[in-house]
Amino acid sequence: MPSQPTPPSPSSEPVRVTPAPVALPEPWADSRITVVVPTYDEAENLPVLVGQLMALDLPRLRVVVVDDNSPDGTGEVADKLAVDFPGRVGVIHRTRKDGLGRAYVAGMTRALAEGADFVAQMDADLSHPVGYVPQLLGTLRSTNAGVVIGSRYVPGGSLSEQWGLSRRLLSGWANAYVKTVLSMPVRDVTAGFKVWRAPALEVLDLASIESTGYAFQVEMHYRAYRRGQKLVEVPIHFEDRVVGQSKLDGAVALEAALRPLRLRRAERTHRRR
Ligand SMILES: Nc1nc2c(ncn2[C@@H]2O[C@H](COP(=O)(O)OP(=O)(O)OP(=O)(O)O)[C@@H](O)[C@H]2O)c(=O)[nH]1
Ligand SMILES: [Mg+2]
Repeated sequence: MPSQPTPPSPSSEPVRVTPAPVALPEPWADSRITVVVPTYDEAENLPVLVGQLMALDLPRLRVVVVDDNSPDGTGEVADKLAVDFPGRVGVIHRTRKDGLGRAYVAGMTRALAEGADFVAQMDADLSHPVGYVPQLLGTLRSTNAGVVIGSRYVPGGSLSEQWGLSRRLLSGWANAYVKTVLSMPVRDVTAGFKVWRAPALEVLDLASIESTGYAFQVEMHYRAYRRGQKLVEVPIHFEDRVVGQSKLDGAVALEAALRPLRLRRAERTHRRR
């Protein structure tokens, strides 16, 4: 097993958060927001992410890590972070790799049960810059949106320069495909960096979500849209993962391709009834 990185202690040097976070007015900064982070082999990235989240000027922000028994020891790293940041970091340990979608359902269900008013979702690999969190939350609080999406594909949004042409084409194609099949007014339909209002999340009936992998993001957007919720997009710069490997495999890609067709069929059947 590779050696495990030690999470930074809460008293170590000041943590740099990028982009520089906007300051929210007092009642909003005091929001009960829980960030759900699914992890599989993110032992090096997780302490950096959690350290940055804890450094935000959001004193009631909590983190729920959902780890699938990562071989690199991410679960133990998460437990250590829970000790370092008492009452602010929780960990759900699952016994095996069971997909990002199911991990999110478990984490979001816990966040709602623990009384969060806002639930954020972020990848652990530092692709989603922490500095945008206050801005996404502030946008949610100042609009009647059910969810605010950190978007790569609205004006002002951008992709890491590290992303090669094939990656850009795949992402652009996947977005165009999903939009054509599901006719959703969302520019970044596969986005994974979001903040939900708790009541908006509750009515989506998380327990019945079927997607296990990346199609989860699309299914969540589609459900919210079909239930008449407002989806607002805020531009972000999407970073490439710093260390570790992507978990995108054939099964996940196949589900991502087929799920939109199933969602559309289910919706049409439902309407005919
Ligand atoms: N708990 C859990 N987390 C997962 C699983 N699959 C992926 N993740 C996590 O979900 C997040 C997104 O996965 P990534 O591998 O970064 O997917 P990606 O962003 O499409 O791929 P890269 O750009 O290459 O990083 C990361 O935090 C992963 O650790 C899973 O089966 N279980
Ligand atoms: Mg990633």
